[in-house]
Amino acid sequence: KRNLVTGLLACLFLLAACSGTDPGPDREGRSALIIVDVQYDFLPGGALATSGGDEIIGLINALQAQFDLVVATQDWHPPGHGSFASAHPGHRVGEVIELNGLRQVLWPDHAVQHSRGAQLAAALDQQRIERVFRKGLNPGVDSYSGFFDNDRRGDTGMRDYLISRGVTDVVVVGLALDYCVKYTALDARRIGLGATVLVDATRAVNLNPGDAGKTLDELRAAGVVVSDSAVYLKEG
Ligand code: VGL
Ligand code: ZN
Repeated sequence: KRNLVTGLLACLFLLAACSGTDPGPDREGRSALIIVDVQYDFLPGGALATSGGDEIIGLINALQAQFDLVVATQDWHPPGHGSFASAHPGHRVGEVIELNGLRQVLWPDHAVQHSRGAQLAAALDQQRIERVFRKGLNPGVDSYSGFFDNDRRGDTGMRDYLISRGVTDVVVVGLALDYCVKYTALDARRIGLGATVLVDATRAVNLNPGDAGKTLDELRAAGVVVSDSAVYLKEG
């Protein structure tokens, strides 16, 4: 009988001790910063430049210190990728075609594997980036989102990685707001993560005037928080 009581007490003690160290369900959640496609080809002078894309790099560097997990994406196309207008004789940049059953905007050749344009910009602080997820490797389908190809079949592994690291929320910055930032944030919501886009730490391609504004509406409609980097830079 005595042993039973001692045993029970020991169990209770262990339980108490464990609950003291176990963080348990983290109500606050854990946020990761996703830096999208800060590559030379999306900066002024690049093949698919965003206006002012270089202006956001300092802000992104400052933001990194506010997150304990930072990851990045990198557009990484094989030569002759199906999203390149040059792969479709008779078609021009900006035209929309059907590529293997999906609506596809045709782009200039960009982010070609191992080219300088595909490199992450040297001005981007890369020390705290724990992993870089490459996308757009399949020549037959584009990949705007850092999670999945546009046909939602290819998976970069970013979802499993973030979930295995206990991430519940992502904050998305980088290039370009109206394509890869947008679809990365939308996919984050689809897989059940909280998602915020810090608009001042992005720039848009704006293929058609008004694309950036339309993007913000679509993001909000999907439950993405559209915010500003100042909210994160105020200590914390
Ligand atoms: C992107 C168009 C084509 C982007 C990449 O990074 O937003 N846009 N490839
Ligand atoms: Zn691309």
